[in-house]
Amino acid sequence: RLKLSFLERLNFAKNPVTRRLLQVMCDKKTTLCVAADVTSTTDLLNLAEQTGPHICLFKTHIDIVEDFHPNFLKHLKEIAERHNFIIFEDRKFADIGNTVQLQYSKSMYQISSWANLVTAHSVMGKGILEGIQQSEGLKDRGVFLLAEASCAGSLTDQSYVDATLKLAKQYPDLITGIVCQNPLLLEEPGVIQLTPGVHLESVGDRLAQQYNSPETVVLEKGADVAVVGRAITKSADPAAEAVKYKEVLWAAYEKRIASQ
Ligand code: UP6
Repeated sequence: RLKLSFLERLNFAKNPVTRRLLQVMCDKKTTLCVAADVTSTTDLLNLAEQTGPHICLFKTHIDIVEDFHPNFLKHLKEIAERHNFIIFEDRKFADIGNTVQLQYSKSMYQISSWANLVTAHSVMGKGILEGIQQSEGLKDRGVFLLAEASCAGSLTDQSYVDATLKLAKQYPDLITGIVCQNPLLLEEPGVIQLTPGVHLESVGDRLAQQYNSPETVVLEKGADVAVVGRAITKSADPAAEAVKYKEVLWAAYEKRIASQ
């Protein structure tokens, strides 16, 4: 996986959203996913507009938004189309398949109707993936399965990671990638490694988050796409900060494929 360019890897991807993501990454020369952890629809739309040209994924936590209304999604989708990025709801599903199905496609959020990508925990096993796969909603959908967390004190151990990767391999049509902190699935060029916990200046926060630099996550930890939240959202100029991260991340990716 680490040796190949994103363009070369496109042919290995079985999931349609993965293929689209790899194409966006190549076209826009960006592996940046912004974690849009802001709590108003205005701030979300402003952030999407500002960072949109520089990102491949716009990652939301829709349940932190205080003034959510379905109309807002129309605006977000319009910005996503104009700037060519994919909307990704970091819901971290973790229940039995039937409940996940309801959480994914019902409620006021109706995630399955607007987010092409979601995250899920592997802890409950295959039911979660079946639940997502069999729900109503967008035809093209992909899942990032969580194998490891960025925060200190996480309970995932090697056997959990191994079992998560095994589960992911059983759903090649649905799985877009793995959320992790180490180079995993090295033999799977069609799977994307998504790595959160990325910051150029900070080593962590007061709630156990741990950060690595963009170079470290790409060159040492195997990240394809890097998730950057507060480093961008809390900056005075999110667009300029997004450009900075995009460029450092892309240079690290080019160095990685050149060095193999
Ligand atoms: N996230 C992590 N670590 C994980 C999984 N997900 O930080 O292991 C998510 C958080 C947040 C973002 O839910 O949205 O990535 C990181 O934000 P930050 O860059 O502001 O710390």
